[in-house]
Amino acid sequence: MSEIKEYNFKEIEKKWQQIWLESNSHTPDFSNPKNKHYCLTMFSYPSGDKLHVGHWYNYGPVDTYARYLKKKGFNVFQPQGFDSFGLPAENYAIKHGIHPSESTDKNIAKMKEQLSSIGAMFDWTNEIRTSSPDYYKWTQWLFLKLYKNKIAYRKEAMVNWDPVDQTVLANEQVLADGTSERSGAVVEQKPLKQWFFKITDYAEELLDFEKLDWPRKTVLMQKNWIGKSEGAEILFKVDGIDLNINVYTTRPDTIYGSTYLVISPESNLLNNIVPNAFKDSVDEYCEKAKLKNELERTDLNKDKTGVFTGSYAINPLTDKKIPIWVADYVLSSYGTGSIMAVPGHDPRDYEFAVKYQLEIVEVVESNGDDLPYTGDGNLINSDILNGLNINDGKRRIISHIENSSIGHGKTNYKLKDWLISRQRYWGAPIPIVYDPEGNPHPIPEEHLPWELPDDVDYKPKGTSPLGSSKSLIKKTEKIFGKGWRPEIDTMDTFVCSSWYYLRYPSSNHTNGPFDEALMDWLPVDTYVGGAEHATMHLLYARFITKALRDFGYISFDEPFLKLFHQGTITKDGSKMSKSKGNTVSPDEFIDQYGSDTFRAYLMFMGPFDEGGDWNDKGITGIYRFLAKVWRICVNADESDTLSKDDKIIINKTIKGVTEDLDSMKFNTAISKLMQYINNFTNKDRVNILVKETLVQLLSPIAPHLCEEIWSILGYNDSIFDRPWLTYDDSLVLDDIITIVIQVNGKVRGKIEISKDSEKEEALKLAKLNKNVDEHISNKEIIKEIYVPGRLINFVVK
Ligand code: ANZ
Repeated sequence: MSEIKEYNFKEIEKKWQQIWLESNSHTPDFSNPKNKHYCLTMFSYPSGDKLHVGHWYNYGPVDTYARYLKKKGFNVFQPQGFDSFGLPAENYAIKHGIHPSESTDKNIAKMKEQLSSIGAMFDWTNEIRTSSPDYYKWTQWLFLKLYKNKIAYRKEAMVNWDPVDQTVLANEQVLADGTSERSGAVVEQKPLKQWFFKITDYAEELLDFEKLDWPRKTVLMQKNWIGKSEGAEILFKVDGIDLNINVYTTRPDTIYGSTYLVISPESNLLNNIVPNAFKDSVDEYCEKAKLKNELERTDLNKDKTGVFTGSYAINPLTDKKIPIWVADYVLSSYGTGSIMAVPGHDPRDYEFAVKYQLEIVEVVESNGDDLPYTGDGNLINSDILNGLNINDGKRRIISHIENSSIGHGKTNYKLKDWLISRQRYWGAPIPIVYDPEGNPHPIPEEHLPWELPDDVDYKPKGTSPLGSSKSLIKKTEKIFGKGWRPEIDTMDTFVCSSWYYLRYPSSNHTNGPFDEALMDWLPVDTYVGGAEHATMHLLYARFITKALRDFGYISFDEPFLKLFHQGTITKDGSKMSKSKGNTVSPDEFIDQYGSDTFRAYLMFMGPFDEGGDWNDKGITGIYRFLAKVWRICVNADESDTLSKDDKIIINKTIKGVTEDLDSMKFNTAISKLMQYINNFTNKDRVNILVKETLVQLLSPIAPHLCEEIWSILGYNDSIFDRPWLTYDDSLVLDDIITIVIQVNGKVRGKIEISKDSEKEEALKLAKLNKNVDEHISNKEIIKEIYVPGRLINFVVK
């Protein structure tokens, strides 16, 4: 035996990180996009909390996938960057009394150091920081293009105001209970002039996921968020006044059951239809409604309230006079802001009608079910619709109202325009200035980046901090003229991340947001990140991509072709979080066991999309596994012989690990390698093919270790420049055999099991066969006969 070498992971990991960095081996050959694979993980906030296990769980396994793809012959691009604008960085800066730019730089430096310990193939030459003027110059460029194409617009709107963070929130940032996702404060409603992006123009196209390989759940969440509904708009005449009320309904088939109308408290119709005697009560009601947010208003469990307006409308189908009410369960922001109430079949209307004693007419046959009946059925009490199924009724009534010019079929979407202005400091300034009359004008591109000024009191005061910058006003007046004022809101940080993937391949390009010559590197082939981004970031990026395509800048429709969400790592069953005090710092484990062990352990804990529960004991098992790999490959002497069985093991393992890595099943790939190694652990002499197969297959999972073994085995090149192994088909044929099952000698079924299955396993499977079960259940089994590889016979009485 030769001299025993120890597995000194510290030395090995340092050495290879250095070599990879110096040889620039992680920057792909950009001149050759033919076989490109753009593999992206969601970038992170440099919030000062340091890199935690969650980051590692995103970046480590994805790097394994990227390294695997590289060995498969892809020209892999795996960039990294920092989503460095936004509230986390700003709040951190406020808390620690340092300017956001300073604290951000410091946090980024620390995070980069930690990221480098992963030993990932990150191409740092294309790093992005969204708070750097070289980057946000192009975020502002994007804004100007959206403005020019009328996708960015300004309007006064009731907005979600977070009184703790002192800023406006997008709807997506308000939780179902009406609190802020970030600060936890109860969100208030406030009227403000704000900038919006017209994502609603793309609602229909955003429902098309045809080209995407995305998790079903995420597709469903986006579809629900967009919330397409098909129905009709119908005009109801107001009795005695020359005015129509336009309602939106998804159930025009129930119009004969519409016994009253409801309009929202914000509706302008109220100015015209409320007789004097009712004005006070209506005004008082509308004032109160202002205090509630949309979620409270639409909550099914909350008591419904409303008041009678004093006016009536005419149901155009029944010709009956029906009362018009105002109630806050009807929102001004959806449909037409007015509804035809059908208390027999709509739960909200039913509750309201019972409370205020309004007429209830049943128009769908419920076969004895309680009201309100919301199910399928045939229409009754509905004149021309009688006897029709509700779907046929819908079609029939839409053509009827269209023919008589009292309405038309109409599709609506729940999706609202994206509110992008924030009253905060640490964001990309909106490139707009106002003339002395207060009209907005886009800042010409030559003045970009429109830099974030430094002379700002950035602590939150309820108005935008940029308003306190003298230098910004001076600059604005100097360029545009006296009395001109800058926009003082900044952009939502989701604007920065809506297009960042486009910038990575050309992050150093100065003549545009992306280099024409590098367009073939887009879009992203594999994107991995948390499922919590299902509706905001992932929807915004799709929208911006489609908008830029329509403006002629790019020629593809979707940003991320394949999407994967990593699971979460828990500790003792609950999600790791700083507030629970159950976070695990990667650093101490890397120090104790090494980066390869830590990465492999994270991957071994469970399926990548499910995550797993952290425990310290598990990590020693993985460490022992890697130490065994070292021992066999480095310290076992070479053997000349390679048995047929060895060859089968080698080929089957190549096949299994290839299939697992193809679908990011890292945990099962590792188990297969553990099984593989068990065949050779006790041998003093091991064939070189056994060793080389092992390091080749393990290299994406434990890159430093395998690169070192590869060089010890005598190779001068990088193991990652060696192609992925292929297998011999004839050696991987499965040993699945078919066994016949008899009951009292009669064939009752068949099962397929592995050739080596034990008797117990075979019997268990046989009993699960449905037909067999029918013949043995409720009977006493007196004998179980197993002829290995051939048959099972149950003797029953
Ligand atoms: C009559 C009716 C009968 C309705 C029935 C439902 C059931 P989705 O599917 O969410 O689009 N609606 C319309 N505009 C509204 C608004 N601004 N605020 C609150 N509710 C509004 O729901 C559309 C249905 O929600 C519409 O169809 C309308 O009630 C109500 F058996 O009209 B329906």
